[in-house]
Amino acid sequence: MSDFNNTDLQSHFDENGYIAINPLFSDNKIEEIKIELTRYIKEVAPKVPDHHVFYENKDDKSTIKQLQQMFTYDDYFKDLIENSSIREVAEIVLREKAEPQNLQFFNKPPGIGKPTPPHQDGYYFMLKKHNAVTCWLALEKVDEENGCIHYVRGSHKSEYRPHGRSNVLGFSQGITDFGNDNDKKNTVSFPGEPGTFLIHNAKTIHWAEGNKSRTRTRKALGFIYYGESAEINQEAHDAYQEKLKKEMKEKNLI
Ligand SMILES: O=C(O)CCC(=O)C(=O)O
Repeated sequence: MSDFNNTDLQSHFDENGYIAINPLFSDNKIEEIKIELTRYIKEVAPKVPDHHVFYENKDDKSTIKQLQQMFTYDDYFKDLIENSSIREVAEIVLREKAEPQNLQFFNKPPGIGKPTPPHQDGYYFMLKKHNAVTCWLALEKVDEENGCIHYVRGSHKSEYRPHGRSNVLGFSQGITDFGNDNDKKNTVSFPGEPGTFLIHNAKTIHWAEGNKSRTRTRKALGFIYYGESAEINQEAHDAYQEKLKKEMKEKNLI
């Protein structure tokens, strides 16, 4: 490829902790992804382990809220995370090879889709360095009503904020002291059309409202990449994942 101006992308990313490309993908590509997603939900998700398929209401299969690790279960999504311009942008801002870690579906079903608590992804990643990014692709129109993403500009330049259990399935931790003057002053919201693409630093604070619409969903895909030089604290990471799985089962959430 590419049409990207790498220097501009890097300086914007380094300064703000995120970039928005509006849109990264054409309407046709988004339609194709949505068709593949529908196929995945119908044919693949029923065979995926419980801890990788979350519902707002476990007894109502129409309330799917998150699908985890989609690229490990399906070739279409494997190709999307490995061979698309999404990875290209990740490598530009990371300035090294980007290794795919997760491909997630994030939905907020109408009326019941819960808020995404303010958090920093790196807090869960347990990396020794923080060279990791999350990309986010809107599959439909997103705005304040159905729960668009908000970033706190420049928040990647500070240390991690304290996190505590959030009680929101799929987002186990939220920042406990969120909402100070700096957070408010630097919050930027990202409404957009289908195909809107966001990428953020692992330390950038982000959050979203719940879905207040009675009729519209809020569908998006998330792509996590670590820089190839990232060192994972694997033991701590695996222990945390096991603990979460156990808790979700105990609470009958999955
Ligand atoms: O889609 C959302 O509401 C949250 C996404 C998110 O937190 C992420 O991609 O890291």
